[in-house]
Amino acid sequence: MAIPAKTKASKAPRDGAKSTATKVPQPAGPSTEGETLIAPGGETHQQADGPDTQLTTNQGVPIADNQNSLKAGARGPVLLQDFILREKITHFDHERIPERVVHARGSAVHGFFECLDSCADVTSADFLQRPGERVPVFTRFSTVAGNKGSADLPRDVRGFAVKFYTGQGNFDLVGNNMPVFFIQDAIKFPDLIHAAKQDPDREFPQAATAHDTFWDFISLTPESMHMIMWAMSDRAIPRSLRMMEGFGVHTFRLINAEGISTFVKFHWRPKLGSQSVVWDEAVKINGADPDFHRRDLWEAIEGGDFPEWEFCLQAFTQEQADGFDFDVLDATKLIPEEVIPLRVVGRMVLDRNPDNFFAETEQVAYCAAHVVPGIDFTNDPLLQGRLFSYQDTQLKRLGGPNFHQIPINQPKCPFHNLQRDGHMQMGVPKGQVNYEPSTLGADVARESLERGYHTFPNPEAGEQLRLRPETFADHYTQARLFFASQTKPEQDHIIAALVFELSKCVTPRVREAVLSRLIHIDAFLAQSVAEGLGFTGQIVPAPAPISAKDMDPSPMLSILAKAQPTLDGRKVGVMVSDGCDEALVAKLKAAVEAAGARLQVIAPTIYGVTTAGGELLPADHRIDGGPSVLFDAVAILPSQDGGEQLAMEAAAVNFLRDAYGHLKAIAYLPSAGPLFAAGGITDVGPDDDAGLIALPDASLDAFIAAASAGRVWAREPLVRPPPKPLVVAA
Ligand code: HDE
Repeated sequence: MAIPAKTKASKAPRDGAKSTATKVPQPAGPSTEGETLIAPGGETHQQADGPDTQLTTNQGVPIADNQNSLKAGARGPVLLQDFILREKITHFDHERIPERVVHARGSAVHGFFECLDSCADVTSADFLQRPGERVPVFTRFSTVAGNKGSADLPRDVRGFAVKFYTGQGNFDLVGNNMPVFFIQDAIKFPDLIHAAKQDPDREFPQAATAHDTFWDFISLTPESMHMIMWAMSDRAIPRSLRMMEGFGVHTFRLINAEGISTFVKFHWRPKLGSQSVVWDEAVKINGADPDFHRRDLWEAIEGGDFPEWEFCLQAFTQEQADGFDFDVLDATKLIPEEVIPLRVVGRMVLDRNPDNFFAETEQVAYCAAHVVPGIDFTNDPLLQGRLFSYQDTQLKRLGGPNFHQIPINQPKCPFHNLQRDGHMQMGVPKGQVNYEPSTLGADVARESLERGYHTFPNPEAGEQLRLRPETFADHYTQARLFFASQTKPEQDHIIAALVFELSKCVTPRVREAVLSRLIHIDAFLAQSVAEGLGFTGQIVPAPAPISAKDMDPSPMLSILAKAQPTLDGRKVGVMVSDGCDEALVAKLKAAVEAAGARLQVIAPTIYGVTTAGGELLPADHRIDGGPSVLFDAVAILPSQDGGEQLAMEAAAVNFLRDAYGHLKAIAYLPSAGPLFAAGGITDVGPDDDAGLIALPDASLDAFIAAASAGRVWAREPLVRPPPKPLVVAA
């Protein structure tokens, strides 16, 4: 089909300039394979090969020229009548919707949930009845405070939101990667978020809680102390979205077919284990690859390495709840796994990246109120506020009440009701009857007492009060439990994080007010933070109606205490030079891949290096584009001359220094010696550091074992010693 597209200049240009219209060749027809088009300025270029699909307007009108707007003369003004230009630009002008007020930065993936254990004893929810049965899911991970374009690795809580498309409608489990929250009542949420996000006058800092307003609010909100322990721990800087736990946070209810209610907390446990980066690494990753987490997730799924989580219930009765010395309606409390163990009832596998980020990830509308029969809410005042907030936010973001019709939000089971009209109605509802009950429409949707959603008939009575229950008043016991349950390196990191954050506060009163809260959690913690700040005054405890009680430590709250050695799903980087040993690199690749990880090559140029055998070894990164912060373990295998050359290159020296400073396993040949010397890593060797693997004497197996063991924590006091006051001569 050829569309004539001649646009002749019928008149001379009004500004008197010489018309060039007749000299500029016009495209002869639709854009087809291999066709020559006219680029701006009259140059020609070849259209890329592609299917013979006609470009049209949104009304389906074929477009002849997508390169030039309609003008009165080649150098004349653009005409308002150019409906093609106007439609295109109008659409462009409206291409953004308001970003989420929290959790704006995120990545989402399709997958499935599979029931592994029938939960008929505790819930009638259809998707939890038959082992082996699967339902689709769409899962979005996010940071909380940063804007949509912010980096992936600020210190922050991560959102973990799962939309289950079940046969009884959509169930949205809109959780986080930490099991508790900062506040107890939804009425404080806008204050918390205002304090955490950028200051309203200067609009910075971006994606950072390390500023006065956040810590001012926290110092005045003692209920946040437990969550602060989590947020200052390494949980807030995960290695990968694939290596995070997830939690529903609130206590929910499960209701079985007999109408019996059981309380439940929902948990996700990653198959790859939990892992975090260290803070200095996080800071550098944000510069080296601000998309570190979303790239990692995308690439793993594209490579067929599908992340998987166990879905677990922590179910308990009213009697058990009554026996706890905290209130299960208080979202700042958790139930230790040692007290109520987890029951694994399903698994989630994420196996397909979205086709279009905007249509799916940006428009997905999670809602804490989306539950299915068999799952119900409790009176947790934080949850109750969320039941209102999410629907409201979607009306603003997605523009009206029909957002459930956007493909990513549509249930995958049939849905019918009598709601009609509204902004962007996508369907064409038929018939005269849009009300119920009716006698006129034979096939009008009807309610079903048997299959419909029943709210648990919890007897409610009480005076109308703006009051926090006394059972919510213990703010420090579980904060102490969390700190006491961490390993030494993890405790050190909490202290370092607090020192870092409070050092960014410019108002001394704010720092001291936080110390006055920390002292209630743990005296060593508070003293260590004070020392790190250089605060030599007296820490004055803030008034606290209830003091912290000691609980048995819960090792399940620590990442390191329960870590299993593995390299599965991780990344190893090998730095090479011209003249390197290709056989050794090939063996390393095989060993790394056998352990379930990926090997990437870092070289002085992106086209790679010529090996000793004269082969081309292509690179994945140039040295300055592939710093060691992007890898879990590294190998440095240059040729003899290459090692000397690399030692002159700051990026190569930093590669090694950072790998060492970030406590990674490092395999190296003697040719890497000049790099160690240039990096000042001279007084240590394999005898005193289990992470230093000297090839060829040591084996590649030893390197894989060291890399699988994770970080070399014994190295940390050497590279990050706690500050010690120096004795100054009088
Ligand atoms: Fe949210 N939260 N939240 N939140 N939340 C939103 O909804 C809100 C809370 C969580 O990937 C918003 O669609 C209130 C706890 C996640 O799209 C908004 C309160 C937990 C996501 C909102 C809370 C969460 C959100 C912003 C206190 C963990 C991202 C955009 C009562 C259990 C979902 C949107 C996604 C998003 C409100 C507290 C998790 C404004 C009022 C607690 C994972 O509606």
